Amino acid sequence: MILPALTEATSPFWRPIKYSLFPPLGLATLAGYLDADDTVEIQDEHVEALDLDDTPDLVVIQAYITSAKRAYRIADHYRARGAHVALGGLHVTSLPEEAIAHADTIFLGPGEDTWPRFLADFRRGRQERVYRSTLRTLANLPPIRRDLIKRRLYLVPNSIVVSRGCPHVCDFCYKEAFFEGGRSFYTQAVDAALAEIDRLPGRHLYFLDDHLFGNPRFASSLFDGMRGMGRLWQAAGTVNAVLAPGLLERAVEAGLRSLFVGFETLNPANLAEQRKYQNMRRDYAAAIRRLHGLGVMINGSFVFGMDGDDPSVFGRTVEWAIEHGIETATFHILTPYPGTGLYRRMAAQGRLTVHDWDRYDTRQAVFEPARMSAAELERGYRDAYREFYRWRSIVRGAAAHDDLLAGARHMAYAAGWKKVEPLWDVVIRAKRAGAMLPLLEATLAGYGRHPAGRPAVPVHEMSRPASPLRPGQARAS
Ligand code: B12
Ligand code: SF4
Repeated sequence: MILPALTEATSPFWRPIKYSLFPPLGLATLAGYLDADDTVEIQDEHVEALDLDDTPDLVVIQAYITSAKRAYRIADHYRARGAHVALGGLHVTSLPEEAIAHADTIFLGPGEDTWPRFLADFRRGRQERVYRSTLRTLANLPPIRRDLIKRRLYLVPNSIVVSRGCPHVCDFCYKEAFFEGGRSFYTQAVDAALAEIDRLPGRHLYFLDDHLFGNPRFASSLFDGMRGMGRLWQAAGTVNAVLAPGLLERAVEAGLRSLFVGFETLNPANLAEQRKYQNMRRDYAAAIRRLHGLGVMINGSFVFGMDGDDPSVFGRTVEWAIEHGIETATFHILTPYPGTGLYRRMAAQGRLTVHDWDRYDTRQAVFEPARMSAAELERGYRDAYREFYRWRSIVRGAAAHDDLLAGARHMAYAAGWKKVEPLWDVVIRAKRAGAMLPLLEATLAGYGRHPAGRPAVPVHEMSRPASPLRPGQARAS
């Protein structure tokens, strides 16, 4: 079972830490369906050189958009050696006609229903060319084969997903295309999720769910069940979930210490264009105060290049993020993945300029932006990262907290990600990323205690309607 990587992730010159964060959870999930006497190995090219000289009966390859070309080369190689090649994952689902030229069997959508069906067919020599997922459930999942994961190679070996998909429908997101033909948001049973959490060693967890808070009933039972487990965890959620009364407090009591939040844009017109309705008329500043008030660090996600963006967007967004004390930011260039509404719109308008999937990595402009040039968009994106992670900005961001300890942790966390990259490079080459986990845990550990005397954001602030933005005014919708 192979997770191929972007060339960049395998560079002999530089190994960015982001590629050594998470193990291949999708493949380990699929491996759970194999028989006890099947011999299986997972190889993740992000963290190890692939051994392509073996002669397996079956090769399973997972393809994301940026690894698709590499995936096809590996697939062709194994087919030439006589192995049966099964290709699946997000990119295969978006472009099955492209993928099938390189595979014996392709899989569209999540694998929990199709993969066991294929395995039974394959054992009888009766496998089909295409398996399309329609039955969406996480009931009776076999245990994930975490024994196949080389834990020491990852900073975050305990990644976990307890749901699939998301209840929202943002235009640029992969999810509507991937889950076509069935439910696009569903969760595990709470007890099964808690049992999976219990099986994970150590303290730290990272929930990779698109929207862990997407089903409030599920989420609150999960958080209640996790209370007292002594876990420290990180996850992703939306602004409106943060603002919902009660749920966030439960999450913090259960160990939430840092949240990836999709702010995406400060411009309400962009939100409407991208159908990101759940962010509209939400007070971003109140969401931030609420998270910080509960001691939760924020990784803010921002997308540049939507049609409402002109060249002033970069400076305004970075300034806003710093002023609000956001600890870390992830910036992206808007990227139309095939199969999404955004891709269809861009294609219909004749605005797609790049068709090489390797370049769809959210750092390059692959389309004609509306109010600036592609070069300006790429430059602005790079400047945004540089400006946000300057020492001066980190210090200003840290000073935005009204609590000294929170400011100090802001410094440690932001600097730890972006200011010691040569150190990460050494650690990754020494194959010791996992050894740094206690540092991450220590940084997260002091969070989540509600600072004495500071009230949580009052409920009346939570859905305050946004006033229209004045030009140049850095205020969220
Ligand atoms: C963790 C993660 C990463 C990790 C590591 C990936 C890993 N170890 O798996 C890191 C940080 C390296 C990463 C990097 C990037 N990522 Co990323 N990442 C994710 C994330 C958050 C979770 C993936 C995951 O574990 N899901 C849970 C498991 C259980 O699901 P799964 O992997 O999809 O596997 C299931 C199915 O896909 C299917 N399946 C998969 N393969 C196969 C094969 C067969 C044969 C079968 C039967 C079934 C099957 O069955 C599995 C079980 O249902 C996803 C978002 C998401 N929700 O998926 C984005 C996501 C995959 N990333 C994305 C992108 C764009 C990137 C980057 C290019 C840049 C960026 N800005 O993040 C880079 C470069 C990646 C590369 N090297 O090519 C996009 C992909 C879009 C696309 N159309 O391909 C996603 C969807 C994020 C998004 N919303 O846009 N990523
Ligand atoms: S909220 Fe996030 S995961 Fe859900 S559809 Fe929008 S971008 Fe995708």
